[in-house]
Amino acid sequence: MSKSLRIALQKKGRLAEGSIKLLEQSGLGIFRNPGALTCRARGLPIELLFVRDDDIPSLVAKGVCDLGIAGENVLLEEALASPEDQGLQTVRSLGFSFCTLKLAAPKDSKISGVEDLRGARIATSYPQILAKYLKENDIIADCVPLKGAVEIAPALELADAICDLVSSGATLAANGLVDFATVMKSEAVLVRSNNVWDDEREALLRRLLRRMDGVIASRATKYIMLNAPKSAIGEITELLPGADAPTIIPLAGREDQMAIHAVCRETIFWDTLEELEARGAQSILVLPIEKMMG
Ligand code: PRT
Ligand code: ZN
Repeated sequence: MSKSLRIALQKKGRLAEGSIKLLEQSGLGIFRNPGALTCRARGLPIELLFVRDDDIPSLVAKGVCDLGIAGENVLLEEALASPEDQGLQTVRSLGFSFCTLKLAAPKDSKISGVEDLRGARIATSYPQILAKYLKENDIIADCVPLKGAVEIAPALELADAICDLVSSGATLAANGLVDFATVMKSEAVLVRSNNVWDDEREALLRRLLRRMDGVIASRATKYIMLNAPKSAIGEITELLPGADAPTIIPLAGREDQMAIHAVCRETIFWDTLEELEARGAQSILVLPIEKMMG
């Protein structure tokens, strides 16, 4: 029987969609029966296990799963809380579920900086990370552990400040809170156990990683096509962000114009398109790239 890899994924929540999408774009067919906790993917010998994100670090550390996708915040909290579960290696940063663990306090509060936290009560779902941060900053404060609804703690007079994840900042604003320090930045990462794997599993991981790298690289990369006056080709190609040597092709029936095609490895902003247009570029098309290799 050929060896397969078992990957722990979040069952439902902010990581779930991004994790499945990345694996599907990497060529796995995922047909999940509603309610099923496991699923055998088609395309590569990979089995998926759907769990709560908090359980992913220990499932991988204990070798129940070979790989897992979790937020760096959860991995660090778990590593600090259960040193016996350490020994996870981050194999890739996956470029989704970005967020920042921040300290925040009510707008009208006396707390507006880390120094003001001495003796304060701070509500958080990340007590270990918070304790480490406070220690590094020589602050003695009281941690109020809460599993959820952390932002409401100051209004309920349960805490003077909070330490919570922020992405858009809308939740902080809706609760009259202002952030004043960053504890850590986080994104989804792929982790593996430190256990020794057989050659077959290692080869399967390399194959999966190569595909994932192609998907991740293609997300920021775009294919740009435009027509440009011959006289402005130099200026226009210099404006293309992160472009390799562009392809320059004559246009049928247009002596004065050339078509430029290029792969841009950086984000193409509207400002760049406006600058291109100002230099005479026409019929500008920016196309997504689905997969890249080599
Ligand atoms: O059920 P399970 O335990 O699996 O899920 P969960 O409820 O513990 O986690 P979930 O699905 O909410 O988040 C999973 C992971 O997504 C987190 O561990 C982070 O790594 C990442 N992530 C990214 C976020 C956010 N963005 C985020 N905005 N996790 C939580 N939030 C919450 C935050 O706690 C706050 O309540 O969203 C609110 C703030 O959002 P904004 O946009 O208003 O700033
Ligand atoms: Zn969770």
